[in-house]
Amino acid sequence: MKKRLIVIAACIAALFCGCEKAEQLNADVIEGKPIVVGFSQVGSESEWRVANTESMKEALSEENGYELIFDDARNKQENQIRAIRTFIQQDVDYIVFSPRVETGWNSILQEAKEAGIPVIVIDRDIKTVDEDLYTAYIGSNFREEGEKAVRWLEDLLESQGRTEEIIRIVDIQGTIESSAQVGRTAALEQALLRNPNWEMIAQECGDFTRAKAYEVMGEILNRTKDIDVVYCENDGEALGAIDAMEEAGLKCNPNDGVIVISFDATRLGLMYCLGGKIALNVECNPLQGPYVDDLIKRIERGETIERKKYIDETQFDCFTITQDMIDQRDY
Ligand code: GZL
Repeated sequence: MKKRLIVIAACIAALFCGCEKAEQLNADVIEGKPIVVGFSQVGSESEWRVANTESMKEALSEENGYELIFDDARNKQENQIRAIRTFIQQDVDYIVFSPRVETGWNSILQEAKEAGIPVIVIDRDIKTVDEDLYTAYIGSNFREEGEKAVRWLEDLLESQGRTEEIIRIVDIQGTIESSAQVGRTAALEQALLRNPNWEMIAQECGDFTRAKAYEVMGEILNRTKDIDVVYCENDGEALGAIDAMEEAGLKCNPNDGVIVISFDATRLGLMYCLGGKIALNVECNPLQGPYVDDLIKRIERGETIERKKYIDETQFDCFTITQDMIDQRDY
């Protein structure tokens, strides 16, 4: 932004002095040079992530006035830091990234700030020493997502007359210290404090992947099959946990089997919900591209912007979901 304003200012100044640079600068500005955006994506660990990447690439397209430089960090923070440093060296106009975890960004964001490059954080949030190290955050309120899930679970168990019996709960956590995992886990742990009959019998990291969740759920099942609820912190984990439970002979459904809770509400996850294998699926909206496009265009026009934008999200349960609802989904 700063650099683009400088270009426009220099162009006006140069026009007055009639130097050759004016024609070039003027040409750049008039022809509308693309807005160059460096985007560091966490990886491709889940259907959700694939939808998020597609949304960003579609919104930050050449037709929309962008030149997008995309980097897939393969689920490693050090790769994201390296990519952001490269974007700075390339002197991009904006840096956008989905942070794998909440912390460890102060130094690289200070480098971006000193280079005068605005940084937009999407999807997962970050913790920094100074909020000025990034321009805006667009994503989800993960604690609220978790609260939706545990409130629904409390209502279900009350409707089943199960407010006194011990409820044995497994938590398959997302990538540890990612804001999505922190918020979703915190809501469950808070609910355990207000429901003395709820018991956390296992809490393992599934790293938001089907494969890892299958592995850790299998290890838990080797210890016990006496499980009432499996709280999976994304759809990939829910599918992996369900695979492991069905192989161990357990039924997954809220009426007479294990109650499976999930997050993301991808089309695949909602198909499991329609079939009753996932009892509740809390939406986590990956379609953040249009929000980022709108934000950048506002900044380019010098308009005021919101520092934090939580995207509206809903939830689906196996008792009310329909195929038509799934057919209407965008991801
Ligand atoms: C949440 C996002 C999480 C999804 C997972 O915004 O960061 O990461 O819930 C994804 O599916 O892997």
